Amino acid sequence: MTCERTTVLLMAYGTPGWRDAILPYYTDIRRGRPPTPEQLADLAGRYEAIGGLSPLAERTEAQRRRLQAALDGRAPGRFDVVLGLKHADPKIEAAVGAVTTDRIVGLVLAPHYSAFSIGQYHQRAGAAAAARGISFVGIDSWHLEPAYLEFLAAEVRIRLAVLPATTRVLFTAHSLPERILATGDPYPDQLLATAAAVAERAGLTEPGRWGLAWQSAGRTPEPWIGPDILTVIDDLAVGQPAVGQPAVGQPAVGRPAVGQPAVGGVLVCACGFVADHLEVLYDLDIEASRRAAARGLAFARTACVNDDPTVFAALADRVISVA
Ligand code: FEC
Repeated sequence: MTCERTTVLLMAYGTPGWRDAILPYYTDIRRGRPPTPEQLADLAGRYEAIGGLSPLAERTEAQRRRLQAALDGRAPGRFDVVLGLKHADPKIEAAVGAVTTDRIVGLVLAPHYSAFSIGQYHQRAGAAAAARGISFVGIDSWHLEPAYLEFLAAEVRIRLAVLPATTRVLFTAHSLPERILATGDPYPDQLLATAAAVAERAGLTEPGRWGLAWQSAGRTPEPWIGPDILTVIDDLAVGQPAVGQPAVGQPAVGRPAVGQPAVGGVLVCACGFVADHLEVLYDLDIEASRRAAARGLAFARTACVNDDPTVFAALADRVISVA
């Protein structure tokens, strides 16, 4: 093993740091096209509803500190963990521009690979590193990392204990444009794999006890992967199966048995996200929870990983294994 120092580029989505930063942030997400005043007001209203701004910036920094500490404990002085963000400062390219080592390990704070998600982070980081003659290796996904699965399974068990016995568990991730399905993108299959592994660890053996749903679809005219969480909640309330179509050609999962009792509640496990932020605090805790209440269903959500020490110890081991 070499003792050469390595930079760990920890990448995350980013969030506006203050209210006036919402416009440039939204414009960046839209690849330089400014939002309409209505779109901007809608987004500002969602931030307002969760307290003004998102806690994502502080959560991401706490995750960076946790990873640094775990790496320092395993290999003192060998790793520098720096943040590179997709849509806010420090941007991925600026972070790579400040690197003083000749190699970078890239880790994205999202467990499931899609060319639209982790693929974009790695493409940007790899190109910036190549331009400076720095070697770059990215960790493509960590959706079956045992510590992450166990964290979620424990959360599922704890929350289910105080929900009606007929509660359905819905595993969710950020939706993406449907056109990724035609390219064989692994994202839906990886979500299904995470959900099945967590369900097994949590003992959800009863048919129909869990399913997949998608959330936070972008406000664009093209179709996004579904079913959306709100539609699934509506369907469950009228006795339809708690089932998302995991991927083209995949069998449906979690179909309820004939004669199964009516659904009394919904537990959302947002396994596609690893921190508290707008898509969790608004789309789930406000929007989905209101929809469930309006349909007479109990509602709860599992906690996000945030800076859980056990998960970050496992991620530190992953980093070391490729460094
Ligand atoms: O807390 C915060 O302030 C930030 C919350 C946030 C996270 C997040 C994660 C992901 N996104 C992904 C894909 C897309 C695609 C589009 C898109 C649009 C938005 C908008 C906001 C937003 N996203 Fe996001 N995303 C977060 C926030 N996202 C705000 C714009 C308004 C809206 O539609 O709600 C569509 C872009 C386009 O218009 O072309 C695609 C994916 C993730 C999960 C992986 C990751 O974290 O990178 C995938 C957190």
